[in-house]
Amino acid sequence: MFINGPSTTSPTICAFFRWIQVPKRTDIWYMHTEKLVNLPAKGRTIVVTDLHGNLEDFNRYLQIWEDFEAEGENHFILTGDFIHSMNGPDGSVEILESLMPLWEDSENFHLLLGNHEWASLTGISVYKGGFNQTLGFEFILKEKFRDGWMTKLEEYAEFFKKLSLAVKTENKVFISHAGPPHSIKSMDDITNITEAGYTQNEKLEEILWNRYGSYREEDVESFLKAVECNAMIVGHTPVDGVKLIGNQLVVSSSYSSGRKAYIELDLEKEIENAADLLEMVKYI
Ligand SMILES: [Mn+2]
Repeated sequence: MFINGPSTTSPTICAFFRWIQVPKRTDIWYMHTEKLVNLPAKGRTIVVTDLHGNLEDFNRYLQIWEDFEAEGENHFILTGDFIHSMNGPDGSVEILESLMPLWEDSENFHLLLGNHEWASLTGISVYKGGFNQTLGFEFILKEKFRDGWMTKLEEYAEFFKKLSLAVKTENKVFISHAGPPHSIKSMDDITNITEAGYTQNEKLEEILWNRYGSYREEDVESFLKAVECNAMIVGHTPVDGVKLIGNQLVVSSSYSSGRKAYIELDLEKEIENAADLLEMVKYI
């Protein structure tokens, strides 16, 4: 009765009720801690992989998302490793400062944890060409935030802990930073993946770190069977745009060995295998 209210309800009260009815991630019911995102068979989703601090590419993908978002029930997925530059200027902080409000404000904007965000939140060192990127990131924070750098690092760590680990679409596509993880045997293993903590957690490390060579095409098949999917999309390993490994499509959106690709995945179309995804590949 109160919500419908008399016609004399003040604009402030009306605005308040509009505000509480808008689903936002910050609402308690949404559960910040969910580790698996299930996408319904509606609309399309953009899938973008490893940005590694490349602000210019990030802005291009944001523009693509803004144009795409207007079409209704569409989604945007960033599969992790948005921080830690591999070459060129490091826009990690600028990217994070832009991603956090975008993620808070839209339930169609999905961010997955990558091994580089994991390294930052656990304080475990990751190296590129002998350079300690975990410490390098902290050095950037010290430069930018001075005495406030540790507070900022904690804020980022808390944000990283809220991120999901995988997306499963109703048309049977599994999306994660890396993998397949050998030790994951069911969807429940994904849902509960961080319950064992962020360190010394085999399942988590495998989904964040496994790259071709540490698994074979047969492993992709048995994993897809366990999670009841027909194809998987990962980033993590730099390739020339995209590369098919059996029913896995490896995508490089920014840090790549050649072209920069992303996927415009039709969530309503039947996907029988990873080759069906090739027609949905786009390049910037
Ligand atoms: Mn990675």
